[in-house]
Amino acid sequence: MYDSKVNEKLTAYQYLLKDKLSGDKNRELIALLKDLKLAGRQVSKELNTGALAGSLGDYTGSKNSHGEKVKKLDLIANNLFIKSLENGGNCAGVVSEENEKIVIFNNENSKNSKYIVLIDPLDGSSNIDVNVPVGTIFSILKKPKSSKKLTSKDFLQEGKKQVAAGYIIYGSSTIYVLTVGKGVDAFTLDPYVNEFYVSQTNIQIPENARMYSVNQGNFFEFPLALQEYIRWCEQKDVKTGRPYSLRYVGSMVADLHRSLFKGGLFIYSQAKNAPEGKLRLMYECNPMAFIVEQAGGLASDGKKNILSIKPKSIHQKSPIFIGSSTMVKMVSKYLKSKLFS
Ligand code: AHM
Ligand code: MG
Repeated sequence: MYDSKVNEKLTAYQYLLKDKLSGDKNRELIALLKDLKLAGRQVSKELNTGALAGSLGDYTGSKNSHGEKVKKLDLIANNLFIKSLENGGNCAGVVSEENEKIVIFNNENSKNSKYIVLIDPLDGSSNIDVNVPVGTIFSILKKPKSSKKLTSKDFLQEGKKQVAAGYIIYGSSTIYVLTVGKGVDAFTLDPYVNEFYVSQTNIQIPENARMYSVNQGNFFEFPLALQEYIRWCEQKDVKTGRPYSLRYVGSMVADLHRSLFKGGLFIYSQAKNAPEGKLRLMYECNPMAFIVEQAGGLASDGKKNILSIKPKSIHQKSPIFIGSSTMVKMVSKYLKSKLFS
């Protein structure tokens, strides 16, 4: 006897094909998402065997596009994603945090592809060697039709043009969170069969919450308005449930994954010592903003919506205030207030 409800467990691929990306026109996008998933599985394995495989520690060869130290695992992840994307032939080129210039693929399939990818292959560098969750963040855009030979200008599109965005969190389990502009879904890696299965569908971020996430060590570097907002979070107020709880992992994927499910506000602000903040617009802020908005939350740079920023360069930075809508609105109110300018 066959009962379709028994052991019903869809893989990411089956779910997308059935519910989110049905039809022939989506085949290339599904294949591209599969290329990313494939590399994500390999990165997950590298992280799980870290010290045993000799892959922890700094890579002594070079610095990344921001002049920052590179971890061995940063480089391993970058190579795995770029190779997988090249071999898959489902995207024309890549912007990666680890490469100063764009990477253009020259094989026939890639050249004819509709898509381009922007990626932070392994985010959370300071947590890589110490078994704290890190993650991959990616954004998928359409290659402009006018583009004959891919250039960095082709990548300079506003976040609202994203076709898909996702992150893979390598934590106590490996979870692939994805939006293709039709809500947000999560797929958990079953390590025994090495496959991602649907675990949460149509995720909604709570509208309000009592958790904020910020590197409070930078407090006195922050704009006065943000200092005031943080003080407001710390004050006791029964009606609004304050004081709020401070939660800061220092991996954007981990802090935002928690916020997505439990609600909260994640802050990476401009500061006296970092006028544009630290996080990169194109492959950190934009994809996270797309995911959070698709889950019902908001993302702002303090003045405007992250997804409407017109990028000027592929590695540009942006301040970000992202999470539960009520909390983003409140911090924005402080930031826009003339009282603290
Ligand atoms: P990275 O791309 O070099 O890993 O930096 C990004 C990470 C984010 O995941 C995290 O939110 C932030 O850096 C933490 O920075 P800080 O240590 O300044 O708080
Ligand atoms: Mg990063």
